[in-house]
Amino acid sequence: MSNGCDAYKILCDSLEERGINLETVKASLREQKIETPSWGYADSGTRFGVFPQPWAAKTLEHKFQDAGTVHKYTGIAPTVAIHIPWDKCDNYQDLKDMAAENGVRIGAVNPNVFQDEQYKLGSICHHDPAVRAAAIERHLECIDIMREVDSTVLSCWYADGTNYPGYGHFRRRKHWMQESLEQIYQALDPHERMLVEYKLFEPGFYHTDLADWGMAYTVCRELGDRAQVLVDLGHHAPGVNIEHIVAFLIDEEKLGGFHFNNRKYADDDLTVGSVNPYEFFLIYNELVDAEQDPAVETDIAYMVDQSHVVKPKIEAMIQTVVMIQEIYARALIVDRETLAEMREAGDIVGAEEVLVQAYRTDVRPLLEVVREEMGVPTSPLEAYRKSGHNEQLAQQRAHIQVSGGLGT
Ligand code: AFD
Ligand code: MN
Ligand code: MN
Repeated sequence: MSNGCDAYKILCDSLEERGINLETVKASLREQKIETPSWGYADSGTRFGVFPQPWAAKTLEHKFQDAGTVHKYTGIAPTVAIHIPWDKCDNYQDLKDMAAENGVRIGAVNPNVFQDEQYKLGSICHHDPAVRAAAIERHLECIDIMREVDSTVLSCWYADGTNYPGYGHFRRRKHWMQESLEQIYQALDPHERMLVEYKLFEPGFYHTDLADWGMAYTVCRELGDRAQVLVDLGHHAPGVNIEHIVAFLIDEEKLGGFHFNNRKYADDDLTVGSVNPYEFFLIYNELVDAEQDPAVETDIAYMVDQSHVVKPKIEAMIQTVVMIQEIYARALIVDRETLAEMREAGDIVGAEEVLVQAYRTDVRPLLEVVREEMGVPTSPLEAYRKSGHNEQLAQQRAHIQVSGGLGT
């Protein structure tokens, strides 16, 4: 037996001892779906500069080609979030077809109301009703696009905030925000929903109008059932217990989705699980707990939000998708029966050890078997890095001028 088979056999035996149903775990892993962002494939940078990558996507088609490559190597990244106007085009039916030709579908549509000059002092919270109206119009344009590309998710993040005390009236801005979002929400069809993303700071360095989960939750509760909170893992103050926020929002039926990334000090977009993998596992532990609870209904958009500055774009996305897959696998093998017994018994260390045991389990042999069954490389990142695809793209794209939107 090869080493891999030995490791898989040992893993299966240990899962069986814990009463974990292997086939159920494998089925969940096969059904996992992660959405990657179009902006994660194009060049991007920080306010200190952009370092162009020769293989980066320069056109809309490149973005879908690269998203298709990530899905080809992982098998679990079938949809791509788009960002308007970065991904604006003349014919959205063509865009939908372009995605399909590359083996993917369009997922969430993100209205960008943070880069135009008119939004310098805000968009949906702006003191000038004409600017608020323009921002609302951008959302209505995105809702029209959703219908053309068969998307049901309007994914909204607002840079609205202020940089100094004084010029923003917090309570008036809050009312303008709610009124603006209400107009957008009313434009949604019954099968469509809007996700409202919060962020502690940046670009507003004094205050952000949607700064935390509580503000986003309150706004969404006012709007209605089809407005839910989007949790971007990079958008919290240091030490915030994100897994608790996730559980609370699930229980309120207000967890709409995620933007997966990680932060050390602030946003933005470190590779998810790269700074604090155990936190990411504890978040997924709550998600799997809810997934396995017959009393809980969830409709969660599992989306990546990254646009790495120095990591090669496609490699970075495959690395992220594989990290999410691996953490999900570990959360799936938590022995929930024993965990419940330990909780009942008030056995603090015992309960914690159940989680630690799952977290410490090397699930790679299981993932390799699942990937083999799915017909994708057993080690997607290693396969991609050996493929020479980056170098081919660099040659193909060297002479092409950038067209369409850049990443963030
Ligand atoms: C930036 C923002 C936010 C948003 C993303 C895409 O911080 O996370 O979701 O851009 O618009 O990362
Ligand atoms: Mn985000
Ligand atoms: Mn962000």
